[in-house]
Amino acid sequence: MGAAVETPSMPEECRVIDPDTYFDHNRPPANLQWAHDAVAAFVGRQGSSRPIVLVTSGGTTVPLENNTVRFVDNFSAGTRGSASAEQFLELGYAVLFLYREQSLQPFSRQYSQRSECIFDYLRPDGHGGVSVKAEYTAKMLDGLTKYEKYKPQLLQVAFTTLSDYLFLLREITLILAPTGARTMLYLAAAVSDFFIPSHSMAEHKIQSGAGALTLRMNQVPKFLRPLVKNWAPSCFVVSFKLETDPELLAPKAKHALEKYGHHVVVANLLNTRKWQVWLVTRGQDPCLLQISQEQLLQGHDIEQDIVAELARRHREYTSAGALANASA
Ligand code: 9Z3
Repeated sequence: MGAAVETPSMPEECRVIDPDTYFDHNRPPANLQWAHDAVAAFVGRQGSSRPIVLVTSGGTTVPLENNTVRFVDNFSAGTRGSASAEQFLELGYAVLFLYREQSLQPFSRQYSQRSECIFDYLRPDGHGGVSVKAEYTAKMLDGLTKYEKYKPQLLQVAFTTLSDYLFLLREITLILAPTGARTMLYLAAAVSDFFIPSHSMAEHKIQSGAGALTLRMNQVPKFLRPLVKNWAPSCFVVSFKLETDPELLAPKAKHALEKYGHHVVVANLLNTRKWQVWLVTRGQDPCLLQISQEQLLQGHDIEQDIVAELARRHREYTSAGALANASA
């Protein structure tokens, strides 16, 4: 896949466009107005002191045709995002969960793994009804109880394509901006770096008669820059960096921090992401968070540790902001 980079000799359609141009040339998702109203009402219900977090989760798709039959997908099951959302709720946050349709969701994630079917957890109760199998009852009751308890503090908004995601991300962060330092943006979604602009895309299903298919994809504009600088400049922003080459991870995470000027990059490698991450902050050595294989087997999610540490840093950030305001 050839990514286009900006050079003077490149044709117009291959240049890296700025984020505003992206929004001018791509279609907003059908749920944008609904999301705007729902998020504004949700934020309005949270009072003025409850911390808020926007958790993004799952991978974006990049369609190859306007009437989409085929698309390129980004890796992410949604485990990181859904497990983190649960932890934030337990710590008292109101959670906006911007997630890829059909990826894992908070509290139900244990029951939607690909290898299992909902019927595997159930049995006929002998009286014409259905009940949960004895071996799953305690865990399911615990999940259901938490789900019922935290439902008022959780709002879920779904995306599928890269374009859906970017429109929704902008809309939601603009609504959150006035809440300032008490809001954290926790950007765990796996977002494509390449896309095909709507106007260059085949309108209908690409036909196979012409033989091999060559794709030319443009580079997605860097949305973290306007997000940090303009959309929500006072919020506490955490981005995620995913690599497969260990040599690249630390330099790329540091580079992202310097380039966008946000607060934390959570750096992880594809193959070790479930037990090892680094929290990278400007001016400090990366902080390794790690859990043992034994903890993992016992059901301890590394997201408990990630979220606990980030919530601690977020509290410091909020208090520092409050102190600065008080002495101004
Ligand atoms: C991540 O790195 C997430 O931790 C994972 C979680 C996607 C690996 P799962 O959902 O996986 O638990 O299966 N997300 C960041 C992905 C990303 O696209 N980051 C961009 C990049 O690495 C920067 S915003 O360049």
